[in-house]
Amino acid sequence: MIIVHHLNNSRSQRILWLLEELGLPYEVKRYERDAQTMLAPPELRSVHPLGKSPVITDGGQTLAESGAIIEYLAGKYGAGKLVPADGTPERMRYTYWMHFAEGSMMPPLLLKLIFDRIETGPMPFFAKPIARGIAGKVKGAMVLPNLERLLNFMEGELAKSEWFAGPQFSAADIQMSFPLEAASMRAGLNESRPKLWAFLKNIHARPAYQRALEKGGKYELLR
Ligand SMILES: N[C@@H](CCC(=O)N[C@@H](CS)C(=O)NCC(=O)O)C(=O)O
Repeated sequence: MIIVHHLNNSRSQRILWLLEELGLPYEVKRYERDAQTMLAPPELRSVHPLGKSPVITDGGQTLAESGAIIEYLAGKYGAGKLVPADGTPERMRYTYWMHFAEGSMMPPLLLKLIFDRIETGPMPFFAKPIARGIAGKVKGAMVLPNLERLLNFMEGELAKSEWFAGPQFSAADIQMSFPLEAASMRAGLNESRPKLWAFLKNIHARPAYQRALEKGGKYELLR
């Protein structure tokens, strides 16, 4: 039996969605973030040393890292579903977006989250102007322009085809959902980028996405 170690409001929502799209049986073991720190509870470290989510167990195997989990599940159980055929241009795009999500898109989104918190979080009054000044500078010089470029790039790519890998929905779209949902919460992704906005609307309307929400519980990404 596949067990998904699922942290609330997290990337593991993608794994539940993939399993629903593939129609596979699985079990969800839920973990709750610490309300103050938002970190995962220590029990997750007994499943995998890094203690992050998602992580799955399947028989004797334990696997972490969303992209690796998606490739493993689709490859082992998908019977060709949600993965473009080997050697096609779609497969190349599939691989690109599968890596892009965590490799290129999540780091600036995480930096934005951290620097926003530095700007607004509590600290001694004498440290505030310095901390805010540094946070504002890093965001203005690096984080925001980078996010703008990434969003424009993705908008342009979705003008070429409805889905990231091509005309067919694929597991790369599942992997891309989390950074785009996070971008809509904290990086100004909205209707002004109609292709990306339509992508979000379309994935949220999928019955498998909705079933995964029921399995995973509350899903509200951090601002
Ligand atoms: N690149 C990893 C990132 C894993 C990750 O950072 N997961 C977050 C949830 S979205 C987490 O477990 N955060 C809680 C913590 O770091 O304690 C992946 O895609 O699986």
